Amino acid sequence: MMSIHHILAHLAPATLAQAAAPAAAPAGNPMPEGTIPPDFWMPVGASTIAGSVDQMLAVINWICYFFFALVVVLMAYFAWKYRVRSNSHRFRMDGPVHNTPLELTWTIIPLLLCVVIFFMGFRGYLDFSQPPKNSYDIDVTAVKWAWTFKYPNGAQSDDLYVPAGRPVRLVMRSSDVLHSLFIPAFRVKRDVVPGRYTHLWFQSDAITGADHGYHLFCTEYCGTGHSNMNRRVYVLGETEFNEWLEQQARWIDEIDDEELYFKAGPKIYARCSQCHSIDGSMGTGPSWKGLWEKVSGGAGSDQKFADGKSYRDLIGPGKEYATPEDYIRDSIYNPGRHLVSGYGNVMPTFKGQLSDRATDAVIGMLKRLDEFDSKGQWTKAAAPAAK
Ligand code: HEC
Ligand SMILES: [Cu+2]
Repeated sequence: MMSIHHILAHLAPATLAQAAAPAAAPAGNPMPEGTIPPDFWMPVGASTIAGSVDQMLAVINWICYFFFALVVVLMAYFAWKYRVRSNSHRFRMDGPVHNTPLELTWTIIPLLLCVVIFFMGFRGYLDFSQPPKNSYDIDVTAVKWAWTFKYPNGAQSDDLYVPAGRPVRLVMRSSDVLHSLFIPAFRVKRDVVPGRYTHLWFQSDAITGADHGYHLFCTEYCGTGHSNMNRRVYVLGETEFNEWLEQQARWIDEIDDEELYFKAGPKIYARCSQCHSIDGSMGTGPSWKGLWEKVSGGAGSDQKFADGKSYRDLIGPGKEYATPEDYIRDSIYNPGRHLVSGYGNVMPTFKGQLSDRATDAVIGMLKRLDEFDSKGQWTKAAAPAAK
């Protein structure tokens, strides 16, 4: 009595919640409201475009079923009808070779079908390519092998959290190789290409809460850790989402002052690492190696900026920056003010993105850069703290 649809309908919510609730209630987890239940081909549908994507697939599928059946039935029938009868070894060589009405029919009908499919698909494609103006932007960075999602208030997360009921635009980039972001339940997928930004947008009205989430995959094989890029998408109601955002942005306030530079520093460095190295290697921006010596009057403090002034000219009591910390903070908030010579004015401002405390964490890290490895990981993590 159990149809495949039944089985799938039971499977889908279970996978939906697989991480959160291993011993789910016998009735299964409730499907979030506003979803399209999964069927034989498709998983649960939970975005505003899911319906039209499924419909398109159904149209193409049914055209295929129809012609498959037509061709196979006719073939079988003709094979039977024109089989060689008795033992007469006479083969017909004088059959028809040309039939204009027939040929026109089998050209024009498929052509019309293709045109219809094209226009249906093209319309969907245009909708998918044009995010609505009021969309909520989330920054996505793909690296081997993790996703980082960054929100306008500076919050960051490894899983994706989105507000329900409004369009969300993902602004995606890769720090290394080709990745691809895929959210099956939303029917959206797009490559994340090194050296360029790609966008993707969706709107989901199907609130999951922060316990169950939809799947999010990297769907472009990117090396051994590819499957570590499996994540969740949580769709939260407006108030719940705003609370979550606030709390995420506050994480840094919960760290003790002495621990700030190594607990928060590496997380913030992850936003700088594509341009600034720690080990002295060249990048889009100057390496941080030796930076603290330069700004605090040590080695390299006579190095000149593009405007001809040196670190020593700018930093010190009574000068433009009273302290090295002031200089660093201003470099982060107003990157173009004094360009390090040899580099372009390409650093984005982090004003409004990094709080004072986050900047303090960076400064603390710069002061003790030798405690970090070239990836920005704190190397003393395993050893008990000295002193
Ligand atoms: C898109 C590349 C890019 C990113 C991302 C970036 N920077 Fe920069 N940064 C630069 C470039 C280029 C310069 C040199 C030109 C200038 O002075 O603006 C620079 C300069 C600096 C300087 C001054 C360095 C010196 O030698 O005097 C500091 C400090 C700095 N960045 C901190 C940061 C921090 C902190 C982050 C992350 C929160 C960050 N940057 C992210 C490109 C970047
Ligand atoms: Cu990947």
